[in-house]
Amino acid sequence: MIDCVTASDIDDYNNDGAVALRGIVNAGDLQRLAAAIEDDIKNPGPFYHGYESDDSRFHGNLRLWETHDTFRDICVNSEFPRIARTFFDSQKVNLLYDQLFVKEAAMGQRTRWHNDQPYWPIRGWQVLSIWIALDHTTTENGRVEFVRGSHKWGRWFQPEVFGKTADIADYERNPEFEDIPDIEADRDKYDVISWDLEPGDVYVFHAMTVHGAGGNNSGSRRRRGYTVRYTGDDVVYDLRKGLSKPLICDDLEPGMPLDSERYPVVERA
Ligand SMILES: O=C(O)CCC(=O)C(=O)O
Repeated sequence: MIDCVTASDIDDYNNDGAVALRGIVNAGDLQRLAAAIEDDIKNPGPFYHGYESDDSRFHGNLRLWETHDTFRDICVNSEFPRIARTFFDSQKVNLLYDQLFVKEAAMGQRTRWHNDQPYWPIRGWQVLSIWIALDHTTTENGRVEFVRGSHKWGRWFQPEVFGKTADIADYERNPEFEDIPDIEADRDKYDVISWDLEPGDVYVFHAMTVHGAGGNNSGSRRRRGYTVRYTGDDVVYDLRKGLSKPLICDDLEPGMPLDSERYPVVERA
């Protein structure tokens, strides 16, 4: 067990599919992360995908840790791998990848409802994301929302683009996946949970949990979210239709453990 995760956090994560942890990232790391995010906005890494035509007011990028020392340090050397292992109760933790979601003030585009694992070339249950708030994050500026318990539905939803993006983000139709219902139009039917966050607080959520986020309707406050994804013992590489192309790794075959340069082991019991 690690100090910042309680038994009740683990119960909430297992039952609900998402939990908020407070004060996880210290002020120094937050400052370094904020600077790294500005670096990526000014000079985006290769997997940049602005979600609003050519405009970067919804700046998305992934696999940042591979080209930027600060992102690498946070993914590999922070408390995050130990936090992931605590939730998994696993022998090892692999880093899957990291991702950036910056919504500038008055950038009203929602992040569509989805679950993550259909986008990823893996199978297994021990898969989680840690979403770090860089700003005071509320409904007004687009906090992330989760459908309670949806990680246990066993439903794989067809990946779709979040908005207008570059070519890296087109997703082949997978006939085994279903279209996600219109949760936003029918919110009352779902048990939607979320929490306001302060900078340095995080959401921890399962890769099958259905989630989305509002647009940023604040006239003055940004909403910078940085997510790191980890896997545990039971996860292996997999290939199927509908995957996010930048996550496919030619060095691995379906069924192999992820351990590789691309998906390194970052923590062991
Ligand atoms: O920050 C957002 O708008 C979406 C975050 C998300 O979908 C994720 O981290 O998986």
